[in-house]
Amino acid sequence: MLIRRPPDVPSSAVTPEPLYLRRREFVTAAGTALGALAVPGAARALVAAGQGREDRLTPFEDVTTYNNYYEFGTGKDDPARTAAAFVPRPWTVAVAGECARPARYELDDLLRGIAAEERVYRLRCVEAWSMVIPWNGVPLRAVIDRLQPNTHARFVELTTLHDPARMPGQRRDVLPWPYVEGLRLDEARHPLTIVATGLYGRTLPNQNGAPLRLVVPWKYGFKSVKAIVRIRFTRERPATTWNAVLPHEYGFYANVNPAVDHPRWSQARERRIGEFLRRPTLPFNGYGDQVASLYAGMDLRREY
Ligand SMILES: Nc1nc2c(c(=O)[nH]1)N[C@H]1C(S)=C(S)[C@@H](COP(=O)(O)O)O[C@H]1N2
Ligand SMILES: [Mo]
Repeated sequence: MLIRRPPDVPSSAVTPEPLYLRRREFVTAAGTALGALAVPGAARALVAAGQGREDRLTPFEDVTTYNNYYEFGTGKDDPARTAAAFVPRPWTVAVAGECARPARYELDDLLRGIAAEERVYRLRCVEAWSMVIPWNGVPLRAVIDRLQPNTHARFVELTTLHDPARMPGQRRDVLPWPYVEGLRLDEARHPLTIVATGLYGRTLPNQNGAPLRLVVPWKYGFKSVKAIVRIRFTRERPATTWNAVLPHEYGFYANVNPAVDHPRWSQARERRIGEFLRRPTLPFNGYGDQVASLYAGMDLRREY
């Protein structure tokens, strides 16, 4: 896992990928990156701690044209086309449940004053493909602290916009809408958990969940709910979409686990987008040193 300082340009600035990568090379070479290792002669290669093989950034083109976002179609290349006309502004986030500050917040107000960061994370889809994405965003913990969950709050539920006029995929019953996800509050407050507002130094593309999406790098990608309009603190575990639809295939926890196969395919290996050979999948997607303690005492085969 790599955590870097906020980029030196606002995330709204458009940076072509080659320029972006040269800036990264400079930052890394200058030694200002936190935890990033400079790779002589291969500045584009990023080496993730704890993993023997190089983790190269997945090209912007792939990150933004190979998507899962059923609100905009079920094909991988549907969202890039179908979401092009989506306008993710103005955007309001309703905060509800067990907290001291329930209200409707303009997105800018919700995030105001929270320092933006860049996080390079592996994204491992439950379908056994993966990418490496440089996100821009803020720790979810900072948002949660602002909303002040009370002592009853044990979970947080995050809900996608439900607006079939703007999200054509919602005119079909492929999933019960809206898409809902949730985390235990300690997972939500873990320093690795972010809400992203950008990637590659640019404003978050619509197909990646503009204007606000969750990123939980040690869990399967379906936990990372897009286009969030509601944050609700609950006492009980929220009913989450994929878990509700197919509970034997998609657990609430959905921690990446090569030892627990999906009923219809193995989770032992994954195809990194852009690579030919499949690579081994790592427990907790390679972030176990930082997150395994969250699950001490749990049987992760049973609570998958
Ligand atoms: N609202 C919503 N969020 C969603 C999905 C979706 O269909 N709808 N797909 C999930 C899945 S399965 C994955 S793998 C990631 C994909 O994120 P990306 O397209 O930005 O790579 O988004 C997740 N978030
Ligand atoms: Mo996924």
